[in-house]
Amino acid sequence: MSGAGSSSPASIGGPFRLMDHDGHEVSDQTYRGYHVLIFFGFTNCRLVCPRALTKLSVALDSLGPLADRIRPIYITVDPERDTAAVMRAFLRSYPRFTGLTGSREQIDQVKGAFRVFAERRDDHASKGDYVIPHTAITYLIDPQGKFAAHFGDALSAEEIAGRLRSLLEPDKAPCERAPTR
Ligand SMILES: [Cu+2]
Repeated sequence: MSGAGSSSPASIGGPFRLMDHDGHEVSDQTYRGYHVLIFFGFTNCRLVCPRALTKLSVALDSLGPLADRIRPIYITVDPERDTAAVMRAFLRSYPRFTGLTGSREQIDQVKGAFRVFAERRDDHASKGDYVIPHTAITYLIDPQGKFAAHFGDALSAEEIAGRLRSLLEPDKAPCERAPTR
């Protein structure tokens, strides 16, 4: 499984400590043994997050039992507003996802680990409010906690599902014969 010749992705991800939307402390260790699908955002996001979470949910639904090996996670970049309770309520619309929040320091740390851009700006449509333009990349971490893949915002649910399928079941990739072993 060594990624011979692969460039930098090994440096994406890493240890974190956060709180899940039920108020339990979690860390990267919590999800060892599962593939972890991670998307960063904030619950007041009008377009990017709803679109991405819907698309990822559709992709996961299409995987059938294979999806049981994946833990989908939504990490807020707006911990001041996105408390555990707010995350839990928001994710009722995307029940496959567990929301993670934490202190500002914890969130900045995990953003740094995944090189996520997210910076608060005043909301021109609503006085006194703010928005947080943010990276719209989905990350996949493997069961050992290592970076496995990322999916850009432009991919369709079908494309994401296809990539997840080939990553989780490489021996069943349609164009390849499984090597004997
Ligand atoms: Cu968003």
